[in-house]
Amino acid sequence: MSSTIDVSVDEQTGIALMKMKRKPVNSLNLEFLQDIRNTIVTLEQNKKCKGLILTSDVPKIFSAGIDILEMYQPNEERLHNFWRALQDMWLQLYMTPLATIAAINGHSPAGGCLISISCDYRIMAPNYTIGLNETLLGIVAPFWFKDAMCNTVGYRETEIALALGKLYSTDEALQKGLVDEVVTSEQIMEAAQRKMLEYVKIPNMARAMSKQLMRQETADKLCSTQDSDVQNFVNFCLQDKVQQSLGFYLEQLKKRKS
Ligand code: CO8
Repeated sequence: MSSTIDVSVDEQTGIALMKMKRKPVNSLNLEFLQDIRNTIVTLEQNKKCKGLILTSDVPKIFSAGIDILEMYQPNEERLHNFWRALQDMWLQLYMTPLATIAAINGHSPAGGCLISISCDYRIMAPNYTIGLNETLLGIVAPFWFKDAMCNTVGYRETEIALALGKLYSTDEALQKGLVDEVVTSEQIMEAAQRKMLEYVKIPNMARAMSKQLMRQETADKLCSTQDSDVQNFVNFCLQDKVQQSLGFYLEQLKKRKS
C-alpha cells in the first residue's frame, strides 16, 4: 500500500490501473520512483494482470517530471540513489512485458514525458503540454531520454525538441506522433480501457516479445553504462553553473504564482 500510488487490478479483463497521486504535481522524487517501479514489478508477478494503464489522480497534471529539489543543493549520496532509482524505474517501465497505456490527463513535462513515451500507447486530453524541456532549466536530457524520444518521433524532431526544450500542446503532440490519440478528459479512461482491450487480446508472449524486439537495444545502452551514467549525472548536477540555473528556474516557478 503506497500513499503516492493507487493501484487496482480488474481480474476479469486483466487490466490494472495505476493512479499517481503525489501532490501537488506528481514530481518524481526518490521514494516515488521506487514506488512506481515496485508497483510495476508486483503487477508483472500477478498472473492475472496483462496490461497497465498509467494516469494521474492530480487534477490537470500528469507529472511535472523530476522533483527539482532532488537536484538542487543535493546530498551527494542521495543524488546517486535518486538517479539510480530513475534509471531502474525507466528500465522496468520501458521493458515491462505488460502492455502499457499512458492516459495523459494533465501537463507532462520532462520526466512526465519520459514516463509517457515509455508506454506502448499514449492518449492525451486537450489543452495540456508535453515534452522534454530540460534545456529550459539549463540541464540536458540524458541519452536514454533522447533515445526514447527518437524512437517515438524520429531523429530530426527530437533534435529540434531537445535544443529548444520544446513543450508541445496536445494538438502539436498528436500531429508529431508524440501521442497517438486525443480525447476529452471525461473520455480518457474509457478510451484507454478500449485500446487496452485490443492489446490484451493479443497472445501475451508474442506481444511482449515484439516489444522486446523493438526496445531491447535502447534499454541495453543504458544497462551497460548505468554506473557511469549515475556518475556523469552527479558530476553534472554538482557544477555551480547547473546549481545556479536550477535555483533560478525554481524561483521563476514560484514567481509565476504571484
Ligand atoms: N519539482 C519540484 N517542485 C515542483 C516541480 C518539479 N518538477 N514542478 C512544480 N513544482 C512545485 C512548484 O514550485 C510549486 O511549489 P510551491 O507550491 O511551493 O510554490 C508547486 O509544485 C505547484 O506548482 P505550480 O504552482 O507551478 O502548479 P501549476 O498547476 O500552476 O503548474 C506545472 C504545474 C505546469 C507542472 C508547473 O509546475 C511546471 O511547469 N513545473 C515545472 C516542470 C518542469 O520543468 N519539470 C522539469 C523537471 S526536470 C526533469 O524531469 C528531467 C531532468 C533530467 C535531468 C538531467 C540532468 C543531467
